[in-house]
Amino acid sequence: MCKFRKFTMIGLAVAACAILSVLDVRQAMAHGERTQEPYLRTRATQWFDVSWSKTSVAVNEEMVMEAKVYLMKDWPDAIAKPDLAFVSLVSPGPVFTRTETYLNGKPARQSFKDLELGKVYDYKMIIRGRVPGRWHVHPMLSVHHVGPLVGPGEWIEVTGSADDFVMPLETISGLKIEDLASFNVANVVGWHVVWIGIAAAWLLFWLLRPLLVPRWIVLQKGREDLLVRQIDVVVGAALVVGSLSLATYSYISASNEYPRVVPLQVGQSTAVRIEQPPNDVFVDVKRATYDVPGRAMRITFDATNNGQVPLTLGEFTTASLRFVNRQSANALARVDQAFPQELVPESGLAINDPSPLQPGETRTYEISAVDVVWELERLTSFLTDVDSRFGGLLFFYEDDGKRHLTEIAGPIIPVFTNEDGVAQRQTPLETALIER
Ligand SMILES: [Cu+2]
Repeated sequence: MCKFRKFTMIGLAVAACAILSVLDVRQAMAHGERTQEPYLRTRATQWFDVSWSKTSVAVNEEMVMEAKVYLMKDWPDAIAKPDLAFVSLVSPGPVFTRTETYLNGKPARQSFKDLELGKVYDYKMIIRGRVPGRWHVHPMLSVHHVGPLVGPGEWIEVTGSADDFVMPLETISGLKIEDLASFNVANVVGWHVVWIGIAAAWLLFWLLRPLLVPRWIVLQKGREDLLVRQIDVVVGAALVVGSLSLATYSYISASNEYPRVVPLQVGQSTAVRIEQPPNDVFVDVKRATYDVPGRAMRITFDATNNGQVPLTLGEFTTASLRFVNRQSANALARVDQAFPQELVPESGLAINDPSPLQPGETRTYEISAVDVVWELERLTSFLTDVDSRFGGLLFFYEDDGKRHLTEIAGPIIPVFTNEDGVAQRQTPLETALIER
């Protein structure tokens, strides 16, 4: 009976593996970025202008990933402020090696301190293909006490053979290293073997002698003099002198071979200020709802144009999703064809009055971002947060394409039915946009 059950279990496991092997499991091979709490993705950082210079690289070939990241002023209370942050990337393990990293044009080998909320930072990373495969790669800012804050991801194909990967380097003393990954490994292993050998011999020397109980009996009989023999003293002294001499010798020989050594750097950098994008728009949120059956975020806000030129609302972005006003040529021009299309919903952004906001004008905007992507990206669990708030960026455009960047944030309430108690779907305007 028991044997039968075991075979049944094995049969089920084999069947499950067979089914999984024929299913398309690409989505599952991303990084679980969708499992990250929505408030981290919608309210901490907003990534935009993200680009990957290539989507296919050979092993050892370089590519560039660039992005801009805005730190929200409405930073969630539940997480630490970005007092210390590290610029990095997300990939499934070390399938790339990074060669250069910059934050605001400054080398970002170390962590940065005192990042300011409400500011845009320039991100740039040069990476080299290392392990062949198809990998989802994101820009990332790692914030102390918060964790990774991830930008949009793109599938990058690494081609070639992992055996061909090399990491050449020239040290400041002029030493040319062919491959850092294998440099002096024999030396490291050799020294470990020597020290482990000495420790094992010392242990064995004592273990081969009568152990605990016989020694305890000897102690009870008052014959401590039998416990330590002449040879023990000699071997012990030899070990002390030998270890110290070996340590001194290894230190002196290493210093002679590598006279200039730079210790691992732990200092922190400060990001240089870069020119911030203009913002002539003042935004005051009146009401925001998330229509659960209709999968629509609707925001009502007053916007005032404090500038000198008319401005057109072109895009609402949050959690790397881009809801673009498809009537604005300037906004569409900013959507690179190479950008992951699953993050740019076809339905775009519905706006009650998309005409330009004139200088000095204050208008009540009603915008809706309607798409199943809210569910796909698992962004609706913000409805169960203890502080149900939304956040994002609005891009307004001047006629010549100059972009104004405005943060928008506020409380949001879930809506399950319309005022008549009927499950609300799209408004006529939204339906028209989706069907277009
Ligand atoms: Cu991913």
